[in-house]
Amino acid sequence: MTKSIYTYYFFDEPAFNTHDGGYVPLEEPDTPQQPLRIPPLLKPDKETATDTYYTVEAQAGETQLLPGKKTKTWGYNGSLLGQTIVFAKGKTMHIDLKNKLPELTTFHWHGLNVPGPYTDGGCHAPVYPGKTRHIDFKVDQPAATLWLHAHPCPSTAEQVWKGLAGLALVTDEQEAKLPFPRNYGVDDIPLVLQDRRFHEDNQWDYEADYDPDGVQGPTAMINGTINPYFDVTTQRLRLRILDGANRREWRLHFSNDLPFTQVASDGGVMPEPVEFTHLMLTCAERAEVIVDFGKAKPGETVTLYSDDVPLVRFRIHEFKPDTTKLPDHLVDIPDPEVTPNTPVRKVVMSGMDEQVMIDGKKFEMQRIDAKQKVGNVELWDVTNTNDMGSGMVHPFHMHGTQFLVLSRNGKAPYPNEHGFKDTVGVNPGETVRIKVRFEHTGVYMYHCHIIEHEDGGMMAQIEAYDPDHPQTYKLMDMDTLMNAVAKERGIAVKDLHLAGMSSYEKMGMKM
Ligand SMILES: [Cu+2]
Repeated sequence: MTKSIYTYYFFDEPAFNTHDGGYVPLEEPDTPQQPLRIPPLLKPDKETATDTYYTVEAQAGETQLLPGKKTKTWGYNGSLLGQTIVFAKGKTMHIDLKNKLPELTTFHWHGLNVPGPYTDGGCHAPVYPGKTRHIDFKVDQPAATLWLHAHPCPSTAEQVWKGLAGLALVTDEQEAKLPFPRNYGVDDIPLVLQDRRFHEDNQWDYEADYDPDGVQGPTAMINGTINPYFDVTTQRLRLRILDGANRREWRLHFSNDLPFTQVASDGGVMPEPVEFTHLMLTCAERAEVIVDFGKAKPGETVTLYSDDVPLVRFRIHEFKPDTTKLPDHLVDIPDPEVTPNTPVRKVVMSGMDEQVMIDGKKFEMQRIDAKQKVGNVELWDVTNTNDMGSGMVHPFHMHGTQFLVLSRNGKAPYPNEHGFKDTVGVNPGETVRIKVRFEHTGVYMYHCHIIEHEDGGMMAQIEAYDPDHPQTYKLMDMDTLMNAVAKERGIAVKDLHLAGMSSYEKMGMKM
């Protein structure tokens, strides 16, 4: 059987963000090329055969991004983005979450199957300035590329924009046996794709750039590097790509349409590798791809583009020939039966700009919108009714679980959607059917991952419950949040304005 090489982006072209009225095209930077920053691996405070102890510190700092003035940025254990945290499957993690920022934040583990809402780190788990929250959890999911980001509604977008996003890699024995490159920083390379606009003195200005449909900037930033290059010293590279942008979709391809192979998606290794020349990622999606530079010669450069703009230049050096072939089948993905007598849950994402909603409602921190029994396997039909202009793709994300994508408008999902995912791009007019199972109890958010949309209310929450062990949760409320932030900023509550609030106000609604 000949294997297909897909040569197109799977999503609906009329809904690409390039057609959005507020689209900000990427521009090639005119600054010198710089070596791609590789986020260091976070060193455990202590490690035993069964337990790992980490400290993750949110902090403010300055980063040399462009020639001239440094940019004021935020990061985890560094001035910008994060150090890469390794979670070995089967081990118990003990993490101190420290907030050294001037304002409250939360530490959300995107893609991690842990109890909600406090360990999960959404809006109900604030860490106030100068304080520490401690979490413990057992790592119980397959190897995957996950990420950590701030999630204090309705300031998630602004805090991520300032730099609060880092990678977390789950490792396990099954992935370790597969013939993938895994020498971190050498042939196993994270690529966190983001975009920013630089204002006077090389500073970012979230408010000035604000757009309720998602903030964008014309300059691509990869792992916190502007105009990066990477020195290739092995024939094969594994790229762990994260769309870490607030709004931007990335349409990725290499120079000369070099094919590449996706081996993992959000939740881990896919059952079969998928080969293509073009790959589109929507916000928060991850793809692990293997690129084979076997046909390139030392001295050549192979460029990774999004649309027509160069993102990373791979400078080819001498390398040892590598004849490794990927197996046709990588891993088995369990596909549990749907629990009998559970109705199909309907979720509707509607609107754009300030009108964004889920099921005709905007998010309320104290309202639980749905319940699902832990262990139940249920079908969810997630619909995007957005039809303004050509509409837009809403990336639907769930906390606390990895789901399976079953169909798109009744047809097969895209070829690279056969593994576990926590984020799926839904085209306008489309219903994506997913299979959802929670393994841990908790209150979990589900939302559009255009981050301004979630801040603007395109978000809801579900309680995963165990009828034998009912629980109550202390959920964050708007008054507590507003009072805390106003106090941190030294202003009166009535003068406080957080970006997502405008979407509620323009709709005549209270947050
Ligand atoms: Cu959206």
